[in-house]
Amino acid sequence: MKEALGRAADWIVAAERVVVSTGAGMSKESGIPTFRDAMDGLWAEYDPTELATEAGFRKDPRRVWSWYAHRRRMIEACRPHAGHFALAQMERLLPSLLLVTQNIDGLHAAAGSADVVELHGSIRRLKCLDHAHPFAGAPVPVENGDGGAAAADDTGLSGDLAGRVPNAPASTEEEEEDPPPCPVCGSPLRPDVVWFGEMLPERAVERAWAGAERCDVLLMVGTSGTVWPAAELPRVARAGGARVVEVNPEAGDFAGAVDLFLQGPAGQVLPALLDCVGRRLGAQRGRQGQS
Ligand code: BJW
Repeated sequence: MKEALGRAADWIVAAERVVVSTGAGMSKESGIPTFRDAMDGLWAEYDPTELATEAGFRKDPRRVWSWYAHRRRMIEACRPHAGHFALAQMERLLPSLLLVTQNIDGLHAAAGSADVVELHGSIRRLKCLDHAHPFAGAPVPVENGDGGAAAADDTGLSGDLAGRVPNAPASTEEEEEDPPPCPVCGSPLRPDVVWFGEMLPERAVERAWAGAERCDVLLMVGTSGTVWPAAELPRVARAGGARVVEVNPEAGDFAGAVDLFLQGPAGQVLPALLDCVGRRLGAQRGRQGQS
């Protein structure tokens, strides 16, 4: 493992551009179940691929809204872990690093990552079903991962951590709730996430694909590679000549598109990788200072 970490760190330090792409496994050690794990307890009898669709919401808005309210309450109680902080620190060490995530939980921003490309939206924002009118909830400060208070903006929307949503009391009670109506058009509010069969946000896709095409190293963290189009990123990066490094306790479904596998949980592997990268950059700067 030590040798593999060193090799990955060598590639990262030599790279002009690095892309990091994270999935549900990234947040597992913060206590957030993966999408499929989220179907436990009261929700075990439902098919996630039916709940996470527009058709599922139209058929039973109360059920889908309540599932998201349950997950949102759980996510609000979670904090970033050492792996999230390691990536935020890596962004500061490597200014060309682009962080792309399929996660909807906002934990990268909470850890201090300044620029996060969210491919599947955010559970912390709402929009209406029929016209995608954004819903500006009353802004409240939310504790960030350092125990401080992240500033809320004046809309409660643009900062992922700033919005407080309606019908999401802090209690853990599991009563079903109806989605509130959009104040503009009256259609039901829904989470601003990407459901199956929906297009991903155009700007996020453009940035992620341009990043993957041009990067020298793609670091894939905690994704199974089963959901498209995000699963395409390693092949896009490979086709552009990049090296692909995977961080995961179990190898994902990337059919030969991975150059180096760092086996283990994100919360352990990423801080160790950051340490190797930091040492190499320090040595490099020391040599430059001497010459
Ligand atoms: C650890 C760890 C630790 C554990 N440390 N790691 C082409 C081919 C086939 C299908 C399609 C295709 N194109 C489109 C589709 C259909 C569909 C799709 O992909 N279906 C698949 C099920 C086959 N895709 C879409 O519909 C997408 N839209 C689209 O393509 O639009 C164009 C279009 C429109 C109309 C028709 C046709 C095309 C949209 C996909 C949106 C996905 N949305 C979700 C829900 C978001 C909201 C919510 O959460 O409720 O996003 S689905 C869910 O899966 C969620 C996740 O972001 C996503 C990805 O999951 P991820 O991150 O890979 O997690 P897991 O759970 O699968 O894996 C966890 C991993 O972590 C594992 O590897 C563990 O080992 C690891 N792990 N502990 C590190 N400690």
